[in-house]
This record gives sequence, structure tokens and C-alpha cells, in this order.
Amino acid sequence: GPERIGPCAYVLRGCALSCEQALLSAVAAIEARAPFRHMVTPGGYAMSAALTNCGALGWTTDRRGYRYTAVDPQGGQPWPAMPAVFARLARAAAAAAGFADFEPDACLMNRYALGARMSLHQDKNEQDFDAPIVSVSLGMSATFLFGGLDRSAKAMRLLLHHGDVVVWGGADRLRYHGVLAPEGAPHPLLGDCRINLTLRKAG
Ligand code: MD5
Ligand code: FE
Repeated sequence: GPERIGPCAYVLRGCALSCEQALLSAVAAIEARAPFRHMVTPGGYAMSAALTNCGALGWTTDRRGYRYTAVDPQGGQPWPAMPAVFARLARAAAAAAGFADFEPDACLMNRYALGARMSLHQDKNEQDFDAPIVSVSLGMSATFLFGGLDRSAKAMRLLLHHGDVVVWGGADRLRYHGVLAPEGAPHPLLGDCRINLTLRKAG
């Protein structure tokens, strides 16, 4: 069952394994239409993780700032639709963590090649901080850093593996967090990378 890692945060080990094939085919279909790309932060640095999105809204960044858009800035088409398997998994995981009726409208997909990481930050571009965030880890393992409400608080470390799902809500929704580069063996299905699906209610 869910393992509690914070006042309102839970890890569901292996929760995505029963639908891994469906998840991976959906990822392949999405990236065929909206390729993973390295976006630039307002500070002018290319992110080391490559990203794409599906769902009604997608998270993007450029020199002007972070925001959610209905259209992929690279190509001008709407983001690919949210696959039913993503929404179903997110809803079930949220419910298992005590968040009923989660309806994500955005799925940010981050791909971490060897050496790619995400430094400590808060997720605060969403309209509604009451909705939880569900994250699905696929491919290689990585250490997740789970900090406090201010940047200086000491971060807890959690090794996440293929198929693990994490749910954050309530008091944990605005905690600083980050992820270290992929570690361990290449994954039999995904090779030398980790892909994270982050499902949110953004609008
Ligand atoms: C990842 N992505 O592994 C993570 C998973 C991002 C991002 O952080 O912003 O794309 S989502 C982790 C997360 C989300 C919301 C709250 C907290 C963690 N938290 O309070 O620790 O690519
Ligand atoms: Fe984040």
C-alpha cells in the first residue's frame, strides 16, 4: 500500500507496473507529435532534462518566463491529448493517497539522459494548489530530493524506480524538490534514461 513520506505525500511502489506497456506506447505516440526538447529558463540556461507535454495544457519555459500553454510553442499545434491510461493511473493513485476525484488537465513529461538532473525548485505555476500532483517514474532509477517550504531546509532523499508513483498534496504541495541524474543499470525497455510523467491540474 501507499507509504507516507510527508504529511500529505505518499509513494506507491510499483503502482505503474501493471500498465507499463500502455504507458510506454502512449509516450512513444506523444513524442512522435511533440518531441522531447531542451527548453531555456528565464535565466538563459538550457534545462538538462528534455521535456514535452500532453493534455489540454502544457508547461513551457523560455527567456520570458514559465507558463502553461494550450499550444506547443514548437510547431503551434495543441499538445497531444492526455491518454486515458495516464488519467486513469493518476486518478487511481491520487485516490489511494486520499485525494478523491483528481482530474489532471496537464501532463509534463521530463526525460533525463545520463547526467541530466533538476535542481531544487517549487511548482507554483498552477492555478489551484488544492489539487495534488502525481508523478510516475519510468526507466532508470533516480534519487528524488524532498525538501521543505523554504530552500534552506534539509532535503530528504528517496530513490525512485521504474513503476513508482508519488502523490503530493496539501501541506506538501509547495515543498522544494529536485531530482538527481539517473543511476544504476540501463532500463531493459527504456535504455539509458529516466522518464517522469508529472500529472497536474494546471488550469
Ligand atoms: C521529476 N518533476 O522527477 C519531477 C517529478 C517538475 C518536477 O519536479 O517540476 O517537472 S514531480 C515532483 C514534485 C512535484 C510537486 C511537488 C513536489 C514534488 N514536492 O512537494 O516534493 O521530473
Ligand atoms: Fe517540480
